[in-house]
This record gives sequence, structure tokens and C-alpha cells, in this order.
Amino acid sequence: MTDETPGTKGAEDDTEKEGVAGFMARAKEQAQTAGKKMGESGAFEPLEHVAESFAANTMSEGRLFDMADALSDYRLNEVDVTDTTCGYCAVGCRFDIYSKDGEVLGVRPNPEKAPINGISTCVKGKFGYKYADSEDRLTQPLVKEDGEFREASWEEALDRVADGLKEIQDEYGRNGLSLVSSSKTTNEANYLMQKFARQVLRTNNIDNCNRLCHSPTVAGLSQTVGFGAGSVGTDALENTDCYLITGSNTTEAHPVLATRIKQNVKDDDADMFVFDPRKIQMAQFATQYTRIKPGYDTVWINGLIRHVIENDLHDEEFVEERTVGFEEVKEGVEKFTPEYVEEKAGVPPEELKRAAETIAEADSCTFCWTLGLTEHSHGTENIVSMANLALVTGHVGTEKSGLAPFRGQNNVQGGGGDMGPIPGNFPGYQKVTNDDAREKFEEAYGVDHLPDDEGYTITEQFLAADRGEIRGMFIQGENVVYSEPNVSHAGEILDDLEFLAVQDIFLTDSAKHADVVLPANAPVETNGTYTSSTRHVQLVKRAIDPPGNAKPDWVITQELAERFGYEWGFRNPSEIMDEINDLTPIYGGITHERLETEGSIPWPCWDEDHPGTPHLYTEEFNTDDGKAHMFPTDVSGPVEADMEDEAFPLAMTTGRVLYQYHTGTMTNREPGIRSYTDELFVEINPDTAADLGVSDGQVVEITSRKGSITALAQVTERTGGDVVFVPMHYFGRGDVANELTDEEHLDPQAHVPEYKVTDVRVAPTGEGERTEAQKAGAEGDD
Ligand SMILES: Nc1nc2c(c(=O)[nH]1)N[C@H]1C(S)=C(S)[C@@H](COP(=O)(O)OP(=O)(O)OC[C@H]3O[C@@H](n4cnc5c(=O)[nH]c(N)nc54)[C@H](O)[C@@H]3O)O[C@H]1N2
Ligand SMILES: Nc1nc2c(c(=O)[nH]1)N[C@H]1C(S)=C(S)[C@@H](COP(=O)(O)OP(=O)(O)OC[C@H]3O[C@@H](n4cnc5c(=O)[nH]c(N)nc54)[C@H](O)[C@@H]3O)O[C@H]1N2
Ligand code: SF4
Ligand SMILES: [Mo]
Repeated sequence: MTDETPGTKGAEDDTEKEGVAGFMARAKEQAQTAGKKMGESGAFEPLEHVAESFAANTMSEGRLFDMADALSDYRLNEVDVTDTTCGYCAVGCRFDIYSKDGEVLGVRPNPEKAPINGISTCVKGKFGYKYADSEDRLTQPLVKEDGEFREASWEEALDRVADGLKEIQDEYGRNGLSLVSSSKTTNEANYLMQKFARQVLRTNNIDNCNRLCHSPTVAGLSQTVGFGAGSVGTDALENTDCYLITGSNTTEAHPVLATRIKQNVKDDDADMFVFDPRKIQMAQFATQYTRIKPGYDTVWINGLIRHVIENDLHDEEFVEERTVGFEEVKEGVEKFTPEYVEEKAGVPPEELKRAAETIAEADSCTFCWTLGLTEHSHGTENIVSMANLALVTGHVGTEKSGLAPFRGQNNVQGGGGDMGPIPGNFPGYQKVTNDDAREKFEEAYGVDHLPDDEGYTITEQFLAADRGEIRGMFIQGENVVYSEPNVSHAGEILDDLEFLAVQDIFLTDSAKHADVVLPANAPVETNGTYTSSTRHVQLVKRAIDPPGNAKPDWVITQELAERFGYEWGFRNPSEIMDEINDLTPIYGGITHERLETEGSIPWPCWDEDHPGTPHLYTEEFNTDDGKAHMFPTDVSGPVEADMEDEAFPLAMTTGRVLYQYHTGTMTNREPGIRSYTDELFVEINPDTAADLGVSDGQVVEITSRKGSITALAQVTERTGGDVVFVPMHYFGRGDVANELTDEEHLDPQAHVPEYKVTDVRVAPTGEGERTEAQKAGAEGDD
């Protein structure tokens, strides 16, 4: 067993380092001491997680980063201070950025302007800025000639993109093209991307990473309660009496929310039930942790509902007055007996009973989930089941009760969903198939006919390109060659396209496949708004100047539209928001002027006089009849589990670690973060490792039906016997988990890939830890 992540370097290496590197070294040293103490008290915790908890808890106090030191070389009036919103994840932390000459010197939360995070931030939001002034930022457009990139003027590059897109449409029709928009960019930039797709290119083939993430949440909640978003504000997360947390590694993926939840559990005795295949850090604080078999969530959730109804613990009045479909659900859950749930999902009956009873009897309960529920070939059914449980127990629509999906990218709620860069929706979830909605946008956009056929989702775009249907793509802020399923195939598909343009802040490995690369501004260089996981729309401001000739995403899209004869004439993001206000009822009253004075406004906010809506569904649900609609769900396991095959005896699940962000374009450029985790690893249970003859720190080969990768074994009891966990991140060299995942078996409604369960086998390669030479040999080129 190890107490360290393989690839984690010792603290002694880092003691000389300053800034982030120094912080990480000190955090780790202190964590080591804390770890020893915990070891002595018999509650040994892997070092990584002590450090993680340590970081999450102490960063807020600012003790580890001495702002005075960072600023001591300057007089305060020489330093710029900008209040802005974090560009990493969707928690939506706000803080002041202190900067000088294009460099971020420090970050300090200002609780008065930070409704969600107060005085807290996590390590990425506080220190993750080296990427912005890194030397390899894109500063000038690039065009490919004879297979090589050369710098080009904006004029030339944009002309080439416009010509490339026009040629494809001339030859293959308007749907021969597809666009990927970016949840890293602002609401205003995403609004323009969907406008560009629909008004200019007349296609609904536009999607974004929301698809790979919470699209089942949007689909499941739209059907049941109405809005494709969480129903609660931060109040419920901080003050509820009970939590059900599943498929969310909260301390690593949403650290600031985790801190809030842990505080409520510790200080106010809130109950917390954690259901997860891995014994994640939240388990340590839980009333009860239940290890589940990945991919069978409908089974245990239906089991909970059955127990609640069977014992008359459901909220009869709420069910009667505010919901429809109870009888169907009651009938549907009958087969999910405790014995059946144990057999299928691995949940012991007494744990099922305790959770069901505590949740049902609690005065309030908040249901929290993330990708462990969504990234399945039946993700939407999981979400419908979760909504059913919340509704049957009557825990929706109060200040302390409700549905809390923790969203992912900084602006996936707003930019990835609300703004409509998705195949079936205009902004504000107005359907492209709805005649009234189409007419409204046709009139606003001054065109006779907008397309009424739903476009392709992101993974379908790749499948359609593979069939030769899509021949050109425009990808904004998405590193698809690492984040899509079955990436080797995705890379080949990009190469086969007749035209590809990529808009990013780096020449990513995806951008290398492009004909034209457009340099964009990074989140810290951007003006506009992001929308948090709790639906709070908040301002983002330029804290440092962008490098070279990089431009704001929205400007690039506007200049591209001009080349097709559309003069939008927006002078700033605030003017774009005015158009959003006019066309998107849920954003009707959210103007930049108001945000400047009010700080943040949770949608729906119907008009300028409306205060915004922190808690949804207090009176009625957002459905035609105002009631919540429950639907029974069935047993739906992972697709590959049905392909019983002894060659692949283990289930691989993939996900995140605290110190990395996705494909690493930002975090891999952070020396402190690199010094912490810089190598792909795989968590293997000690019994499984012993059976396989694998020891900690060894290089193993992991093989699925799609391919093989190597990773360092981390032998740990975090994972159960039949499950291995591989981070989804690209660590800057070597392999990625997505070489093993499958792109064909998508959720039928939301089209999310089954990232959370892939059948694999693991075998030792006979190698010990990688040598420096091997590491260099495996070096990627990102
Ligand atoms: N540090 C960091 N934070 C991030 C990100 C990042 O890259 N790095 N990314 C952001 C983004 S875009 C997102 S979407 C969020 C994601 O946030 P999370 O979804 O919390 O992150 P993951 O690590 O993908 O996995 C979630 C959990 O699902 C569990 N799980 C696996 N299979 C199953 C299953 O079948 N059922 C259940 N119930 N659980 C299962 C895993 O063990 C894990 O604990 O994080 C955001 N925050
Ligand atoms: N196996 C597996 N695969 C997964 C997941 C998983 O759990 N398991 N999770 C999925 C999920 S939830 C997500 S969200 C995706 C994430 O997948 P991606 O979105 O592809 O990951 P990122 O690395 O965040 O890529 C964002 C890109 O945007 C660029 N960028 C950053 N800021 C800006 C900006 O302001 N403007 C522009 N134009 N570009 C910018 C970055 O350099 C980077 O290239 O991965 C998905 N893939
Ligand atoms: S929790 Fe998310 S929003 Fe907050 S500082 Fe960390 S990465 Fe940024
Ligand atoms: Mo995500």
C-alpha cells in the first residue's frame, strides 16, 4: 500500500521553490506531519488526501500565500486589482486578482463580492495562472502550408476560415459542417457561436463539452422538474439537514463546496450519505459510506424509493399536490427489493434501509451528484431516478432542500447550456423544433428560415465525420484529442476532415490537426459573464492584457460573421448581453449594469425589476401543468457489462484529481502542480493487485476493447476489488485514459458516452518505476 501518488515527488525537491511550487511543497510537508499524527491516532489517510483537505481548508485563510510578499516589490497603487470570477470550475468563486505587467501576482477573495465562496478558493483558483503568461501562448493566427504552420495576419487567417467553411457548405450542404463551442468562454461568446451557427451557417450542428458531462442532468431534470439545472442555491448546500452525495468526488472536483458541506456536517450535525464505487475523501466525513458497483445506480436509487414507499415514509401531501406519476413509480420500483439491490449494485440491505429512512425522515435534504451518475449509457435514467427519490420524499423546492448537480467547466451552465450552443435549443432552452421559438429568432436575426432539424451532438459529430457526412469542423476551446472517447480514432477523424479550424489559447494537440489556428484570450483576459453551478450569473473581467495579437472569443466570431455579410456591430460584451436579455426570458433582467452593482443574479430573472431566483420550484414546477413529472426507470447496467467476456474482468472508471484540470493545457504549465502529479496512474485494490502480481509503483498495461495504455500502479483500498480508476487527465506525456473508452454506446437521450465504465484487463509489464529516460521517451508534444 502506498501513502503517495506515484509520480508525486518528495517535498524536499521543492523546498527552494517560490509561489505555487513553494506552496505545494509547504502544504505537503504540513500534510505529512498531519498524516503522521492521523497515523498515530489509527486513522491513517493517504498523504495525497490529507494534503488535498489541507489545501481546501487552509487556502481560505490565506496563510500559505503571503500576499504582502508577492506585492512587496510594488507600491499598491502600481498594482492592478480586478474583481472577477474563477475560470476553472463551475463553483463560481469570485475574488480580486492582483496583477502587474501581464502577470497575476496574487488572488484574494473579497467576501462582500463573493456570494458563493466567501473567503475560500481552491488551489487552482488561487495559484493556477502561470499558463496565462506562459511563453508558448498563441499570439498570432497560424495557417498550415505544406503540412507546416506559419504565422498569418488576422485578415488572412479569418479569410481562410470563411473560405474553408463556405467551400464545405457549397459542396456538401449546410450540414456538412459542425461547430464545437466552449464552456470555458463567456455567455456572450457562446451566444454568438450559436448565432453564427444558426443565422450565418444555417446549421444546428453545434455542441460543447456539456454533452460529455451533465447532458443527462439537463435531459433528466427538464423532463421531471422543468429546468435543466440545479434547483438549490448555496443556502441549501450549507444548511440542509441531510445530504445524499453520489458520483461526486467533491473534495477534489468542487473543493470549495466540499468545505461548505463538511462544515455543516461537523458543526451542525447534518447527515451525509455517500454512495460511490471509490472510498473518496467525503466518505471520511459521512454518516454512512456505501461502496457501490459502478453502472447500477438506477438499481440502488430505486431500492431506496421502494423502501421509502413500502414503509409509508414518502411525503404524501407533496406527492399528491405537486407531482404526477407516483403510482407508476410505485409499481416500477417493486422489483428493487433489498436482496436484488445487494446482488446487482452491491449495497448491503441495512445500509439501504438506514439511508432511505434518514433521508425520508429528515426535515430537509439536498441531493448532490456529478459525473458518476451522468457519464453512462443510461445517464438520463439515473437522473430521473434521482429526481423521483427527491420528489417522493418531498425534498424539493425549499430553501434547504433540492437537487444539486455540481456542474463542471467554469461556464458550462451558462455558456454550455443556457446560451444554446447545443443541437436542439436556442438560448434559454427554447426548442429549435418549436415553430414559435423559431419564428421569434428568425425575426430577430432577420432571416426567412432557421433550420428546424436538430443537429448532431459532439460525439455524433465525430461519428458523422467518420461516415463522411461531416467534412469540416470549427472547434473552439475544446481539446478533443484527449477528452473525447476513443481518442485514437478521434484524431484520425480530425485528420480526414477537409477543413478544420481551432480557436484556443495554446497550440494544443487537437489544434495541431487544424488548417487554421486562431489565438483567443484566456479567462483572466476576458470580459463578460459566466454562470455558476447554482445559476448565478457573474461578471468576469480582464485582469491582465492578452499576449500578442490574441483576441477575445466573441470578437473572433463577430469578425468571422462579417466575412459572410453579417454586420452584428457589437462593441462590447454588455451589448451582446442586451440581445441575450431580449431573446432569452430566463436572462431577461440580467444586465451587466445590474451585475456591476448587485454582484450576482441567479436565473430565472425575468425582467429588470426581478431579483433573480436562488431556489427553484418553491411554488410550482417549470412544466405545462406546474407539477413535477415522475417516470419509472428500469435496471440499466453498463453496455459492456452485457458483453460478458473473460478477457476483460475489471471495470475501469475514469475521473479527476484535485491538482489537475482536464487535458492539462492550463495546469500542466504550472510548475507547482506538475511537481505534485505528473504521471498517469491507476488505482488498484490490494487484493486485485496481489492476484495480478502487481506491486505499487510498477508500470502496468491496461487493455480494453479499444486499445492499450500503460500507467503506474497505485495500490490502494480506495477502489473495490473489481474496479480500477484511471484519471481522465493528460499529464503532458504518455498515454490517456480515453484511448480505452468507447464512442459508440451513447445514452439514447443525452448522447453522453459511457466514460464511467469500461471493461478492461490489467497486466504487469515487469517494469518498476519509469526511469527518467523512459519518461523522456514517452514525452508528448503538447
Ligand atoms: N480538480 C479538478 N476539478 C474539476 C475538474 C478537473 O478537471 N479537475 N473538472 C470539472 C468538470 S468539467 C467536471 S464535469 C467536474 C466533475 O466532477 P466529478 O464528477 O465529481 O469528478 P469525477 O472524478 O469525474 O467523478 C466523480 C465520482 O464518480 C464516481 N463514480 C464512478 N463510477 C460511478 C458510478 O457508476 N456510479 C456512481 N454513483 N459514482 C461513480 C467516482 O468514483 C468519482 O468519485 O469537476 C470539475 N472540477
Ligand atoms: N474518460 C473521461 N473523459 C472525459 C471525462 C471523464 O470524466 N472521463 N469528462 C468529460 C468532461 S465532463 C469534460 S467537461 C471534458 C473536458 O474536455 P475539454 O473541454 O476538451 O478539456 P479542457 O482541457 O478543459 O479543454 C479546454 C480547452 O479550451 C482551451 N481554453 C481555455 N480557456 C479558453 C478560452 O477562454 N477561450 C478559448 N478559445 N479556449 C480556451 C484550453 O487550452 C483547452 O484546450 O472531458 C470529458 N472527457
Ligand atoms: S472551487 Fe472551482 S471556482 Fe472555486 S477556486 Fe477552485 S476551481 Fe475556481
Ligand atoms: Mo465537465
